[in-house]
Parts: sequence; C-alpha cells; structure tokens
Amino acid sequence: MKKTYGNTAGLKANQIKRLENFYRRRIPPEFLLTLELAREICRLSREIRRQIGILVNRRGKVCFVIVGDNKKIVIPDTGEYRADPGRLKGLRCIHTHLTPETLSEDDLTDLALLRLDMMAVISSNPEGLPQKIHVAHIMPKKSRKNPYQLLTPLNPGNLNIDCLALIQALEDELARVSSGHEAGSNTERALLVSASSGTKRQAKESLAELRDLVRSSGLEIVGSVTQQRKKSDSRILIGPGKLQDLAILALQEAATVIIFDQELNPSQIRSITDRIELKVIDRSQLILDIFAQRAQSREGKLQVELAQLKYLLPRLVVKNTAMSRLTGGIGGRGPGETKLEINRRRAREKIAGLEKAVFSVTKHRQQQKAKRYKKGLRVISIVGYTNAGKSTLLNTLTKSNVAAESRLFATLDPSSRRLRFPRDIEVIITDTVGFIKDLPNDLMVAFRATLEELEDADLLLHIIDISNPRYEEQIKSVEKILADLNLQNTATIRVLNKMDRVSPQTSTRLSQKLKGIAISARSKVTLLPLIEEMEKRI
Ligand SMILES: Nc1nc2c(ncn2[C@@H]2O[C@H](COP(=O)(O)OP(=O)(O)OP(=O)(O)O)[C@@H](O)[C@H]2O)c(=O)[nH]1
Ligand SMILES: [Mg+2]
Repeated sequence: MKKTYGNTAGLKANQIKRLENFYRRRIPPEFLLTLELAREICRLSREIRRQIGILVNRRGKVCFVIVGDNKKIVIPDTGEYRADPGRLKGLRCIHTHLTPETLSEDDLTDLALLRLDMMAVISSNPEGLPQKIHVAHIMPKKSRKNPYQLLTPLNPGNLNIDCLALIQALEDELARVSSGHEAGSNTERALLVSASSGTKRQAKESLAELRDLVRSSGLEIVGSVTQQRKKSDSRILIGPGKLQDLAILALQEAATVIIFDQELNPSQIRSITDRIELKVIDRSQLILDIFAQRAQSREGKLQVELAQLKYLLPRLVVKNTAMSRLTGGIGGRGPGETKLEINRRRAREKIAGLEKAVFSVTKHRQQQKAKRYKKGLRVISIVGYTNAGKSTLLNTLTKSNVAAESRLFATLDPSSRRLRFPRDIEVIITDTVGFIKDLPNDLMVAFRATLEELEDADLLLHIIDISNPRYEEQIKSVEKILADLNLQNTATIRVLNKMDRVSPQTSTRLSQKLKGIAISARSKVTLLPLIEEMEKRI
C-alpha cells in the first residue's frame, strides 16, 4: 500500500488506513471524482481537521494522497511525472477546504507552477457533507489578464463533466496555439527573464544583448518577461506573481528552458526550480554554453570544460532536481557535444585533471611564444567586444580568412597572422576572443592563459562597433576587462568600425569624441589611415 504524503503526525491508525485506502479507488474517465470518494474525503477531512488532497491521473487512478493542515496542503515532488514542454502534467488535484471558500490564490499558483490538468476544491458543511465543487484549469490562449478558466461550480451529485475529453481538448488547444513547435523537434524554446534592479533603459539594453546571445546559441526565443525590482528578492529574484505569469507563459509557448539575464546563485536556482518545473539557466551559463559549442582547439575545449565544471560544482545540490533537468541540450552541453558530468565527486576529480591538462598545454604554448620572441617580431593584438569586427579586420588586413560571422563569440581560439607594412616592417597580428559585459568569472579565469598573450602585445587595436547602440557601454566593458588584465597602460588605438553603417557626420563626430580612427573593416581602402597610425606607433 502506498504511503500518505504530508502531515500525518498524530493521526490514529484507522485514519491513516482510511487515507491509504484512497489509493484503491478508481474514478471513471469522464468523472472528475465519484460522489462516494468525495463524501469520504470530506468526512475524514472534517474529522482530522486538516485539508486532504488527492492527485489523480488521466486513467482515474489516485497517485498521491496528501494531508495538509487546516489551511493548506503541500503538493509533494511529482518530478517523475511527465513534464513535456507545452503539455500538462497528466495529474489533477482535488482537495478539501475546511471553510466554505472557492479556489485560493495558492491553489491557482500551484495549478500554474505544477501545470496540473485541473485544480478542484471541495468544501463541506459541518456534518461533513460535500458542498459545491470549484474547478479551474489553465487557459491555453494567451490572455495575460485571465490565464485561468473557472468552471461553473459543480454539484457533488453530478460529477460527470467529460473530464478526460475536456483535458485532452485543452492540451490539443495548447499544442495548436504554440504551433510552429513540432513535438520532438530538437530546437530548444527559450523564455527570457530579466529581473533588473538597474534603470529601465539598462534592463532593455541588457535584454537585447541576451536575445543576441540566445540566438547565437541557436535557440528559439518564444517570449520574454521583465520585472523592475527596487531590490532583487534574494530568494527567487522575481516576485511570486511574476513567477506565476512565467509558468503559464512557458506552458502556453511550450518553452523548454527559462533563461535569466541576471546571474543566479546556487540557492536561487534551487528555489526557482523547486517552484517551476522547467530547466532554468542564467546568462553566464548561456555564455559558457556558446563557448562550449564554439571551442575548436584542444586548449579552448579544455578551458571551457573547466569553466563549466567550476560553475556547476556549487550548483550541484543534494536534491538534484535543478541539475537533473540539465542533462541534455542547452546548459548541459560540454565542448564537442559530450554531456557534462554532473556528479559532484567526479566533477571534482575532473576539474583537477583538467587543470593539469590546461597547465601543460599552456606551457607548450609559452615555449612556442619564446621561439617567436627570438625572431624579434612585434605583436599587435586586436581586442574588442564580441561581434565588433575583429576577425573581419584581421582578414582584410592580411588577406586571410578567419571565420567572421554575425553571431556572438564567432572566434574563440586566437589566431595570428603576419602583416607586412608598406615600409617593409613585419609584425604579428593576432585576433582574440571577444569580450562581453559581466564575463562569467570562471570563464575569465579559464581564458586567462589565452588572454595573457595580450601582455606581449606591443600595441592593442580596440575595435568598437559604432553602429551598435550599446557601443558606449561596450567600450567601458572592454576597458574594464583590459584593466583587470593589467593592460591599461599598453599602447592602444581605438578603431571605430562599421562606419559604413552610420552617417559620415556621426562617424566624424565620434572619431573626435572617442579619439579614434573610423574604418569599415570590410573595405580595404578605409583602412589606410589606420595602417599609417599602426606603423607610426610600432
Ligand atoms: N557593415 C559592416 N559589417 C561589418 C564590418 N566589419 C564586420 N562586420 C560584420 O560584423 C559581423 C561580426 O564580425 P566578426 O569579424 O566576426 O566580429 P568579431 O569581433 O571577430 O566577433 P567575435 O569573434 O564573435 O568576437 C560579421 O557579420 C561581419 O561581416 C563593417 O565594417 N561593416
Ligand atoms: Mg572573431
């Protein structure tokens, strides 16, 4: 016999037995509940003065019996039940209230967060006889104001509501509304969340960047939710009402992952995934994931995997629901499509191994560098925000073809080329990984070795995409990272790229304001002033 969940302390043996007996009951598929079962639940609930709830699957089987206190029940972890994107849970909850009242706010929250088929409440009169039954389900259509449908209250004598057909119609409608989503398709559907404590404008710009990141990562964006917070709620970052909106939107849009623009600490991830049954990742994890997809060289792969494991380790909690949802797809992808190892002990061992490996690769590279140094070649390094046009500039300058793409973090592995100036000086010019604001610390540490190459640069070209509305913030982020790397005193030329995308006036004005040289990295002729300046400085 299955055990009863919840607060059974102090119940008599026969009461526990009666509770356990509910597991034996079968409800015909068209019925919400049988009258007999309704009566027994109400009688017992009165007797023990606690709420009683049952979770019933679509075949009419009682799968969970729960006892609460006089005000609420707590639904146990139903994790092993299906939670396919855009589908309901396959379980409905029917529970008692001791005072005659309809569905409470908490009931509706549970309905949404747990994606229950339905939520029903029975109240009883003092004799323990069931009164009207209130039932709600989620609305499949996007109506932000009224995401729930309340059925006309049911008489306990008439509980044939064609229950199974109703639930199936609901699910069909959900599937239809979120069409475009093919069942079984591999593209993840992301719902973005920004809970910013900055200004509205900052939040908007940051979310725009998150969109670019998500697209670069190959996910589909199905919606976004924003909340402006004075002080972020340390537990779940967003308010309970917003979390509820989020759960319903995720269901309506068949989202498979929720991505926060803000970094979530381990306990926040846990609190959120305790409440909402969906994979939840943050911006840092998204960036790590993009890096994992892009890493080509052995060194790059090792560094990314190290960063991922270090990031995940403190988030591998005892109760493993948050992470067990992370086993596939975004957030669970290691470089080269290997699944991330998500066992704590093995993660630690692996980190130690990776650190050794990174060390030896780095050493090898330093030896190579020493050789180059002997030849006495000067080094120019191209740095800048991701997607600013660094690789394009390298290509145009040296007629090579390093992959340049309109996605963030196209380049991960540094590449070096020789460049001969008109006056016959030869230098080495290197392209580097792009920078981004709030670069995850673990990544920064992991890429330190790569970035330390920049120490050897005799000259830095800081590429700025002046056609990007966020260029000012991007300059600040890049300069901050350069300062972190102790490079603030290295000779630097500011290169204002993509001048072809702004008016000539703007480009002239910005050249003066930012004290830089405007170019269009795609067109060789625009590079002459830059080449001259480089030659002068070298
Ligand atoms: N219109 C215009 N587009 C440019 C220019 N320079 C680069 N681009 C485009 O901007 C996009 C990004 O260029 P990349 O050279 O890959 O940028 P990156 O700085 O190397 O980016 P990451 O490697 O991702 O950090 C590509 O689609 C380029 O074609 C330019 O001068 N004008
Ligand atoms: Mg690049």
